[in-house]
Amino acid sequence: MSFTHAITRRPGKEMAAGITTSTLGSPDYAKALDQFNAYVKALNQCGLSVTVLDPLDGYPDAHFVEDAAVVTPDLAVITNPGAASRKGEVPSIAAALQPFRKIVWVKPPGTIDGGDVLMIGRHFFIGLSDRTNEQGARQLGDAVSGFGCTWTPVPVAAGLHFKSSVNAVSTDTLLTTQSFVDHPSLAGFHRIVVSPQEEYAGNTLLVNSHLIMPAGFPDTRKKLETLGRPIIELDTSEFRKMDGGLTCLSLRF
Ligand code: CIR
Repeated sequence: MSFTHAITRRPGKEMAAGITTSTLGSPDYAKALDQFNAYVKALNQCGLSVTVLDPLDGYPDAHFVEDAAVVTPDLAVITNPGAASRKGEVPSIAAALQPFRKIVWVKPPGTIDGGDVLMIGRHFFIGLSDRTNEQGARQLGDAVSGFGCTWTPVPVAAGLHFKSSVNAVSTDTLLTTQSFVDHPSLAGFHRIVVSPQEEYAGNTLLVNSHLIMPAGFPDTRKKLETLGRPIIELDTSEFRKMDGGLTCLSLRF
């Protein structure tokens, strides 16, 4: 899918109050803003026009906009995020997507986070995780099936979301951590496997012809270079402290 737009949200001062399992310490707000600005610039460099929403008061994880919606060429599915503290993020994302797509809502008891959803061609992998349940996955699957897409549920036993571990790096190649490499659903795709000490780099973002990867993962970089795509490395240290990475900072469509 070729992208022309992205929606992002500037992190708010309260970002350190978001959910995290990381032991890397509290994020430095000024540094996070610099990293966010570099991210927006990288999306521009990939040819996208980027909407930057203002921070959402009371929602310290709201800059991880990817979790609030799944945008396909045909529609925008507004999620019901799995974490209670994030459910109120969705109305403002729906409003931002309204001009671009027909809006569909995931309803409780279904829950789903966009970080669990990987679209590759016309196929969706939907991770079943602590945030995404079977009802949520089915609601999304039904919505996209109506437009001729297919989907597969994939249990997520490691990492926060499916895309914490598996991402598309070309139309037929997945970048994956070792825990997913032998998963039968992924057979049929070429796979590049990140080494155990570089697992965080599994969250690499394909935007049109470019790959945007987190800085500081030389082994993964070398593997990705074999694809012949331009690579942009970005420092994501402050978002990593809050269990976030490159894919979660934008909705691309
Ligand atoms: C959370 O736990 O919801 C946030 N602190 C991190 C969300 C990261 N989202 C993503 O990878 N799609």
